[in-house]
Amino acid sequence: MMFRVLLILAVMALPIAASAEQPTAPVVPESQVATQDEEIAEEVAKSSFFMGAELFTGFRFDSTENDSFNEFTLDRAELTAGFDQHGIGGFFVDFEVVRSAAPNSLIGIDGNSLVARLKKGFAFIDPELGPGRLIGTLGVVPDPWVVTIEREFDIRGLRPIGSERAGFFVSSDLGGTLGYSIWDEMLELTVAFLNGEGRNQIEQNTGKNTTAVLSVRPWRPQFLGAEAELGLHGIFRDGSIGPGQGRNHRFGGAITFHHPRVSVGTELMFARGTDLRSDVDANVLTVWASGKILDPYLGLYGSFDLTNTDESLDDGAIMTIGGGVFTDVVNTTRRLNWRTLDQGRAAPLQRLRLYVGYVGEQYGDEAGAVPGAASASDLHTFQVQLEARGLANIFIK
Ligand SMILES: [Ca+2]
Repeated sequence: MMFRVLLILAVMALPIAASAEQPTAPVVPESQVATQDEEIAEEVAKSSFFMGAELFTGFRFDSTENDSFNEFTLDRAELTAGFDQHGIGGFFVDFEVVRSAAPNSLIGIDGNSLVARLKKGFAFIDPELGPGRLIGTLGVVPDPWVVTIEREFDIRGLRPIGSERAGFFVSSDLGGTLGYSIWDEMLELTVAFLNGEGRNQIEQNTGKNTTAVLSVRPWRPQFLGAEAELGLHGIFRDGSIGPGQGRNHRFGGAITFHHPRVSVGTELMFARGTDLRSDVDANVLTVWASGKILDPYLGLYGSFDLTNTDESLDDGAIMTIGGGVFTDVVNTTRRLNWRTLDQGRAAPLQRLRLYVGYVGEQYGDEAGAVPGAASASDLHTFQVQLEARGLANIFIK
């Protein structure tokens, strides 16, 4: 087991080593971005409307010991719009597409149609205050942990971050956040007060989820024509869910290192009570890496998740290993202010990326069966996935 884990980590380190050996590879997109950044830096002194869209879609082939299945999938289709008065505030509205039927049901709107619903909709303020910046949001707001780790997670088009994938977080909820960051986000603290029921349910109890997220970004080395950033992140959440106000706490941390050419990180999250059962303690460890060997034509990625679905069981773990290649048809990374697209300062504002890869999942004896395949414990998935993202600003004098 230990050897397998080491082997996985070694394989995941390959893209970093490979990209470091190729310092002369073309970095045209980044240099263009630098010029655009300067132009945009002047422009953001004004107000702007912005509009963006994201699409994650693909084809997957699943195979277990007993059976196989294949389907075309749509993991995300989102439309974002908002207004930003630089240094004062604005608002942000984000619609997503979801299946209208409940899980394991086929009866929704006109069959099981894909329908649009609000994912995020909030007003924000972001004035300079003292040595730093105050950031407040109110409405259907992004979860402060998901949004913090997601912006460092370069393969979001392929899969969610580990703790969201394990069901420990939903990406938005009703409530408000208050944050303060200093020294260009080198130190940042965000506190959130949320209903705790997620965006698909009204409040069920009097308790509010109180979350604190602390990020330290102490090191920003320059290499391969761009700036990288090391991030150390921690979270504590006092939470509750449902009419019975069952416990739903979280604590954990993550280490991230992000560069336009290389992205690696690890996240460890503990749940004391899950959304479904307040008496269950669970945890998940995730390690990921992605890197461009020939920018922008060829990149490699890998991920490893070890989910302990119930700490009281001897073999309640699910191990997931993924890896493959990607190519960027279009990719520009601009540093604009965090509101403009999903609060992602390092989020690519234009990207068209194609992934081809494999995911293997192994369910422990007490972790249940592969969903939808009773008595199967191993799931092999081959997938082709397209990630498309774009954002435009309309500046107002
Ligand atoms: Ca609540």
